[in-house]
Amino acid sequence: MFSKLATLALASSLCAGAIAQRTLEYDIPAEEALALSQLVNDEDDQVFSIQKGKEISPDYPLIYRVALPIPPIKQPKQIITNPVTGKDIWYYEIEEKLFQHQVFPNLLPATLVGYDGMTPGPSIIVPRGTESVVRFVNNAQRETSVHLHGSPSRAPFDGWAADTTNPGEYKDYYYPNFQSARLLWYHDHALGITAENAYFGLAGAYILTDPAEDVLGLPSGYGEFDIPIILAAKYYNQNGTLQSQLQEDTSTWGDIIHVNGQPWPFLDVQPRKYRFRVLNTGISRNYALYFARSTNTDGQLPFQVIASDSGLLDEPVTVDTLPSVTKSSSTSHNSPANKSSSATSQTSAGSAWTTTSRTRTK
Ligand SMILES: [Cu+2]
Repeated sequence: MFSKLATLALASSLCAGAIAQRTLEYDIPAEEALALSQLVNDEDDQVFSIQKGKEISPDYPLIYRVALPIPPIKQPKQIITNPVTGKDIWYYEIEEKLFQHQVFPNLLPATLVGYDGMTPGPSIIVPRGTESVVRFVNNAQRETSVHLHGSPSRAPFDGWAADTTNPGEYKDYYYPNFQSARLLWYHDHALGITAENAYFGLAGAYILTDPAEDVLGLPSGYGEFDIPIILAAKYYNQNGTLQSQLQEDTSTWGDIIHVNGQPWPFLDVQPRKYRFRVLNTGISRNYALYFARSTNTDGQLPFQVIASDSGLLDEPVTVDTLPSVTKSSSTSHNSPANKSSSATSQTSAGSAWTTTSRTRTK
């Protein structure tokens, strides 16, 4: 384990990147640091997936030392009226481009590809009934195609795999947004390189809001009490750059687990209810997510699942892990895993999301 001073010095030299990051500026209580350092990897009785993948990335030195970044909300550039439906259309422009991200503080920055040069991309938040057009400008190096996952988009705007946009081109995607409130996500879907493009960073949250949900009094305020938890698992080379998976032909489990682009971040919480919107953007890895007190990581705290990809459930379901299933074997996918869920939890100061997929100890 590092000395605290060395760790803080490293943390404060982290590149902020396109997504604002806040580094830890106070001491973790000793018993909390001890408990976190003793998290056991992939305990058999908690393992959802029997597949773990290889461990090849460099050790990540800042586990629970960097604050959870929150992807910024994308603002529409213009609002116009649809002459056919009479509804407002929020018009956005998003640029797909390469960017450098200092993932490992002591190694080379990784060159990633992101919507607006960040990963996850900016969050699009649209009220139900307001239509949208998003111009995706490809200023990256490979073909792209954008799929809004979970949206009943019309065929020309569904991002089918062969409908690629070349570097230097753009495409305008129209979305109807008539579904009830839910978390959708936009990700790359280009023929043959969907996994690679999404893995390099082309994924972002798309949230539909609905007055019918607003009246329920759920924890609200994007990034405040309504927190996106966007997961991604990746492999890095020994020099800190992202390892391409183009030659991979079975699965990419990844051994560095990112939340909102940051490996193993922390989130300060108040003792109140929170809503967490969980989205797995990874290629193969799945998770058994749970809450534990940071001073006692053996115990799992109950929380309520209130929604899925299809919007609000009929009623909240109290569970102690997500997904709430017993151990089973998993299948591998060569496209981004399509799971999103929404959960609320009564947090006590210092309680934390934990995954059994953590593969590194300090
Ligand atoms: Cu998808």
